[in-house]
Amino acid sequence: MKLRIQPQVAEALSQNRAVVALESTVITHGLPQPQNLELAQSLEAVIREQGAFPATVAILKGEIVIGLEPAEMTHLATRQAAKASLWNLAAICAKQEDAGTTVATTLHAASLAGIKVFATGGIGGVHDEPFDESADLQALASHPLITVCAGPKSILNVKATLERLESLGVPVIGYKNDYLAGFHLQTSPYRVPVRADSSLEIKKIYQMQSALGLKQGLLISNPVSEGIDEQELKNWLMEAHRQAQKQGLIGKDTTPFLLAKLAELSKGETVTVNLKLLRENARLAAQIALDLAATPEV
Ligand code: PSU
Ligand code: MN
Repeated sequence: MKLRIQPQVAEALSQNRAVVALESTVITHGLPQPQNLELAQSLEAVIREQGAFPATVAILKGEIVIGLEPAEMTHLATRQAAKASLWNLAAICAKQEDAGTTVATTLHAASLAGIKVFATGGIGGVHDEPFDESADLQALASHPLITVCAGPKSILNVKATLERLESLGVPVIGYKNDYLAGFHLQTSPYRVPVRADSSLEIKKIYQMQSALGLKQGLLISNPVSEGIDEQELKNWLMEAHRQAQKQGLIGKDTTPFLLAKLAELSKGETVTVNLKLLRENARLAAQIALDLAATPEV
């Protein structure tokens, strides 16, 4: 199989030590340069500071790579790359292309490698107009990992996304909060079905999920410590959506376009919050991975 695991990561996994997977669409499509590379490096540093091993996932020349070398990370962050979701992964690998991995693809790759914890920014979900539903949702339902996020991206229909997660049987767990995280906003108006106040509590739910034979992963909603003003975000979002519709954008190009537009309209404010929540999610994911590694599985 076209899978390459970085030696440090492979060793950590074989010793049942804490490993956190990181996605790379946020590097190739989610953030402007040069913040994308700085962010990618700093997320790995945050995870190492906690005592866990980072494993950034990407596709390089058609190979699924789990744990990038520094030069590979620079390569990915500074060149054109595709966006690999599950529906185009095989073609990208067959054509030996480079690509950032979405939440869906990172979940698939991480589970092939035996990684249990994954940190991202915001997950993909349901877009209203034109209708679009991210493969992230189905992937969350079919890979038994713990994904730490700051809720669905604010460009989405958050209520519909939460409903889909419910239909798919994905446990959405509010970390220290009763409301679903709102990505750029600290919280959305929607209550989460379950709340957990510590990483140990999350570990217990994870072990129970597995003991019950449930195949869905856990989605941890971690509200950003300081979000954006709601009214301002609404205005920027309306404008960004208007421009996307005018350009007739559809499919996988919608998310990168809207994120870039928001960054432009907010003069970088949305990027600042995006970086903050990514770092906070990486830190929490590392804590969870350390707790999971602390005792043998039940
Ligand atoms: N989180 C961010 N920025 C991003 C993404 C997540 O803070 O750019 C990426 C993730 O990789 C997610 C993808 O899986 O956007 C969703 O894209 P789509 O809606 O096309 O499935
Ligand atoms: Mn789509």
